[in-house]
Amino acid sequence: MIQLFRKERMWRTHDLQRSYDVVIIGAGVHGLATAYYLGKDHGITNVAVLEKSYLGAGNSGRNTAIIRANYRTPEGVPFFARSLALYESLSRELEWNLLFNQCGHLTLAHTDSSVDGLRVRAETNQIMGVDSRVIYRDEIAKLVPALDMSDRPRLPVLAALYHPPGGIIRHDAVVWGYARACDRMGIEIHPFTEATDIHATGPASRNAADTPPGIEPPEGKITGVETAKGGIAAKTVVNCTAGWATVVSRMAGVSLPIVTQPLQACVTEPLKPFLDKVIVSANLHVYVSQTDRGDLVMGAEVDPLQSYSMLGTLPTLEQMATYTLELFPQLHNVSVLRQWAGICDMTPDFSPIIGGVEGLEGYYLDVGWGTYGFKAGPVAGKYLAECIATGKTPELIEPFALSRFRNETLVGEKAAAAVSH
Ligand code: PYC
Repeated sequence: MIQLFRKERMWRTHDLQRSYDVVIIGAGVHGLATAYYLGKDHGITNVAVLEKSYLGAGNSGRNTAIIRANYRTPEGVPFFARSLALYESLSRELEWNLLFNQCGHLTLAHTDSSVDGLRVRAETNQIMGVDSRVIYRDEIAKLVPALDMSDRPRLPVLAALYHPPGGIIRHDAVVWGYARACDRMGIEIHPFTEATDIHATGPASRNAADTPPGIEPPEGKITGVETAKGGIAAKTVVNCTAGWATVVSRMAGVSLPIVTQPLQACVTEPLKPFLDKVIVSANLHVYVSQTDRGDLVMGAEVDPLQSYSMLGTLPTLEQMATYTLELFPQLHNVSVLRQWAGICDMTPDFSPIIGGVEGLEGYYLDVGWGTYGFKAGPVAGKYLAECIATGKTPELIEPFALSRFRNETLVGEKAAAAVSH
């Protein structure tokens, strides 16, 4: 007989224990993926994932659900390619349909210099085994018949980087799938449990990124976390808090080279299916896709000011609408239903910070995700879990260490979307 009502909860509630092996702060895709791979790959399940709100309340529930691997740096391309590969098998692995639609992803160029940028990306992608190539107007018109390919727009489309395996996924389902799998392994998830302090031995404040090369940062060890529901002893604490990364890291005395900027998006009323590719414009800084329900999801570039606001603003709505209408003028009568913002933890080089922190044993970072965090949840979680479990930093995440800011080995990722470079 078909079971119409699920009897089990996807994850259970627990009283907070007084100690765990690992405490993860932030129950978005990064925190939950880290917990999942700690359990699955390394048998570490005495883990608590703390979340100050509901699961996925941060950027995991606020992004535009785009998955792609067509980055530009030799460090970024293999990293995001591994994430895409993990996403491809994730529904099967979690036994939970994530509705991953690999419909293909086009980055449009409207100027000669942008076309040159796409050529560099295509070459880097191809050398590193990522399916991506530059295509021109005839092929774009065939792939996306709804796109205005005339000379009417102020900046007509000249070329595109076509990335067939890119696409969109159901972002809430990713969060719920990881959470359910964590729960099944006995990992505890604690929503509405805010971390209010992180305890460590050693100096109360350390500027780990700014300590000059050759000088050892001051030593200390993590001892636990304070929460609104009481204290927890833990030798390992992981910061997966996206826009709140600097606030939480300061609790451990570690300052980070990160600023927080909102990134806005909106969704329209449902329309008949007319767009089966993800469309990103490198010059107009807008990205558009159509969901399975028919709504159009559109996003902007990051807000120009630092803030923790998660509200939409009229100028950004106008910007998203204007640029979308440059691409699809036939949408001029379509209504926008909702607008929101996520808060992005931006690093100066548009690459994340993953791994341990020199001088503070037991403190791990999975932050600096800017506008590209959701697509990297699986890979960041898997390799950070390996780093925590083995004490060794896997090669794939080595370039993204916090120490790159003091060693001057930045990873300038110019293919990060939603960022003006
Ligand atoms: O990295 O593809 C991306 C992206 C789209 C919107 C924000 N980031």
